[in-house]
Amino acid sequence: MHTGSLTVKDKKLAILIDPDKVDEQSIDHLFSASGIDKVNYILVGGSLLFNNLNYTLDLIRKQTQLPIIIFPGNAFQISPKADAFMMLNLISGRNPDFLIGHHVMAAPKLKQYNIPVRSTGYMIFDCGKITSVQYMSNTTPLPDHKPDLAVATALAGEMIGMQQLYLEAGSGADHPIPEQIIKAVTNAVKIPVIVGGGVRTPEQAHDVWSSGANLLVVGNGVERNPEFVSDLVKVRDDLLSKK
Ligand code: 1GP
Repeated sequence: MHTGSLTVKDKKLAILIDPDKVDEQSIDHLFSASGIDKVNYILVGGSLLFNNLNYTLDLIRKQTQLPIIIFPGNAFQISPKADAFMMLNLISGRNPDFLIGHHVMAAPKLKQYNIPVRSTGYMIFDCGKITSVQYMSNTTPLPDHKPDLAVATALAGEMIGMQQLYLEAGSGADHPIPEQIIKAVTNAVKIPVIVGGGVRTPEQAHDVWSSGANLLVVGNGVERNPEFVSDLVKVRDDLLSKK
């Protein structure tokens, strides 16, 4: 099981774990939170990664059988201990390193480890403040109030052959991706759309899913308060039961 199973009919939930921000104790705490077994995926990755990725993957695997997907900040974040790898193509930017450079470095290792790879058109938005991913990628984000630009970028990603899109507000963003952007993009493309960044309340999660997102990614909100997982699971399941 990996992101290959994500479809345009889904409303799924992923929790993002940044190896630089966790230790054994915080991972224990997270996986004892109510509802954590009902999450769909665990994403692992970060903008810097000083800590050992394999060590964090081992700690997570001890706690759960949920699919673990690497959400890489760069070409060094690869491990055979994960179930899948998101090959991020930063299509909102014009930095060739994040369009093909890191990919060339990563590809032989991914092939060697035989990890399922999902090509992902990664679109960073300016959602109120400069985030780590904006800074580290050295790219200009898309404006969060211009759906036409978001749609044009998303369509280009789909036409180039991306299997899915990720609309990124950035970890710790002031606010999540606006509903009008999610609606415009999900109406325009036929591939699954992932949305993440800045979701801290059940209402925000509700708005992201009901605007059409197929997978919501939450990092900070759960890292600060693992009990938030059960709220997110409830919002997702309420929406699914209404379908
Ligand atoms: C970042 O979209 C993710 O890549 C999650 O962001 O930490 O703000 O939830 P948050």
